[in-house]
Amino acid sequence: MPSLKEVLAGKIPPLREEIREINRQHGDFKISDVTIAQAYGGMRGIKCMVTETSALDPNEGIRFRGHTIPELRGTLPKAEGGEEPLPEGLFWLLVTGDIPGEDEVRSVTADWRSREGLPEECTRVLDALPAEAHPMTQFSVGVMALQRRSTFARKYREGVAKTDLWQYAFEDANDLIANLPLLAAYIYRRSYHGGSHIPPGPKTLDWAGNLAHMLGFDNEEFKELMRLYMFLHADHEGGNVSAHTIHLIGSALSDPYLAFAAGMNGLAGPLHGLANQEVLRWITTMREEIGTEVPTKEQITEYVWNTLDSGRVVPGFGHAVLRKTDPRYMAQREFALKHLPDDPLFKVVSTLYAVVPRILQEQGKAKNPWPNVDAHSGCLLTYYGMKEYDFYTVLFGVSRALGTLASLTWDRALGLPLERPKSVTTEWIKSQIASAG
Ligand code: CMX
Repeated sequence: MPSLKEVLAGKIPPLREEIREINRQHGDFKISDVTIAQAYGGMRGIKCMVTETSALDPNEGIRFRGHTIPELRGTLPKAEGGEEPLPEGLFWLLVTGDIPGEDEVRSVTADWRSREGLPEECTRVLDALPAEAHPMTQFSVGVMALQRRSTFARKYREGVAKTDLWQYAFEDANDLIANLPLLAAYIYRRSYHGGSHIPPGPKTLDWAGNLAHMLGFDNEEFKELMRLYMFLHADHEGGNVSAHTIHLIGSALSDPYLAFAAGMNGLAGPLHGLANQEVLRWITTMREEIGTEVPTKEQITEYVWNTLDSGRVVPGFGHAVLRKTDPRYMAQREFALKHLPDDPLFKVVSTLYAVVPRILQEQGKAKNPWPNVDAHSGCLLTYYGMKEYDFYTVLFGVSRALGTLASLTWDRALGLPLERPKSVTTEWIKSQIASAG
């Protein structure tokens, strides 16, 4: 059976050739116009970069290499006795565009599990930080402390040909992905369990199952949740802050460790991945202020209006691209309906789903009133006993490595150049308006 790297190697030359031809024949073909509102407005909707691994349709949601979340939950291989897709299978799909078989998925598990091992310099750097340092700060620092391992950086220094750089990006991607669960678990156990660390499980245990094990949650349902969680958060096309940052930093031929750490600093923003912790913080405060575990629709409605009237956002709702309920939210809701239908926190999350969209519509500001992925994840983690919500974004980050590092490998395989858009000044914009009459 060919390895993932061999399959990938076979896919690169034809796509390189195809893109060369597209550029040669249609390089001047326009795919986007840019308005002044877009230049000031966070570049929304400008089609100006290429990401092969996934595409986000505003009204449908994410497709990973053309496949929807419900499709892949059916077709991707599962752990023995499990029902959720193994993230290893999604990685194979993102890298190659092909749905893998059981053997291929097991080969990725075996490869990643064989690469495990945090060097002492990494754990020493982490131990030098206060245990109260935000877990995302620790995560980013931890990735940077692994950077000395980068094969990409070493090969670049040795003068390897640009066309071969993808091989070392891929090597780093796999090394990093293999070790992120160890890093995440190390941070979790030192921050919240007094540094009582749990060694990796048996080598036959899958990547996400092993993450659950090292975090200290050894029950089968939590392992299934980790598989689902790692599958859902992996990729959301190229324009979101974390993916775009990783792509941008990589375009300077910074190695995958440098690029990924930078992307994680973007994921740590409250409008992006940190929203999952913000949702739990906001719900917890709401429950405390109202004085009940399961507030009524009326109480929640009033609380949401208070949040909006005080100039804050309702975390977990809205999206820069999506214009419907996030399918990643729906997948988590299905998981909750199956495993924790009577959980009080799930009831609150469900009531929020029933009331917040109407309120946001009535307020008339948010372009998308529907819940996103972050509105649901904390509720599931809390149910199984992971109540330290500051940690949640780290799990998002571990998952996001799958899509962004698959993409980064392709960036180097396709030889995508240094990214350098043109910025303009307001003076220049005014002069353009004036000269248009
Ligand atoms: N609550 C209150 N107001 C909201 C809102 C929300 N959930 N979502 C959007 N708005 C507001 C915006 O703040 C903006 O207000 P101003 O005009 O005063 O600046 C207005 O509605 C228009 O914003 P938009 O075009 O609909 O949304 P953006 O593309 O600018 O931002 C997002 C998208 C996700 C940052 C925004 O919806 C938001 O802040 N949501 C809450 C935070 C959140 O859940 N983020 C997680 C997103 C998923 C992820 O990346 O992990």
